[in-house]
Amino acid sequence: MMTAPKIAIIMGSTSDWPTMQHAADVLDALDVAYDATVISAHRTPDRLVEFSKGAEAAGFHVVIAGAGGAAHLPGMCAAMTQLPVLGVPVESAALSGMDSLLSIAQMPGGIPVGTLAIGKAGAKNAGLMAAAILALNDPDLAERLRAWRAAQTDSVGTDPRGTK
Ligand code: RP5
Repeated sequence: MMTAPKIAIIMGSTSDWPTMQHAADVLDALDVAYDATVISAHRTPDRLVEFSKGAEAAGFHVVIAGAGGAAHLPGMCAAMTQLPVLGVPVESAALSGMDSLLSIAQMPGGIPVGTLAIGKAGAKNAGLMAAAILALNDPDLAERLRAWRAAQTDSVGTDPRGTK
């Protein structure tokens, strides 16, 4: 029987997907189900309210939220749910993602957003962190995560030319 996804990946625009798919890719590799949806804090505010207020009842345990520029999405989502929200600053054209990073990281005390790195690395790590949170209550997933990390370690050779 299919279980409902416990991880929601939301992003401000379809243009964020090339970044946010790195979160999805790592969850696929760990066999963790997720929903991926475009929700813009600016362009679709009602969709944001509906999702955020209903996320816990919908069965989600973690939200990964990616946005670029004036990146209100993770913070506004976190304001409306007590689920852990992991924010991914998407690299913007104008300011290379520094605007996104500061918008997401500088939350006033009281409403936390766990902010990751700008871009691909941040999205990948958000996926890994979301999986690690779920793994606290899922021993099989914890084992898959351990194996994923061990394989990563094994893939790192000692020769900088890459021959061994
Ligand atoms: C933000 O504005 C989105 O998260 C995206 O990173 C940025 C640009 O969006 P588009 O103009 O490409 O749709 O809301």
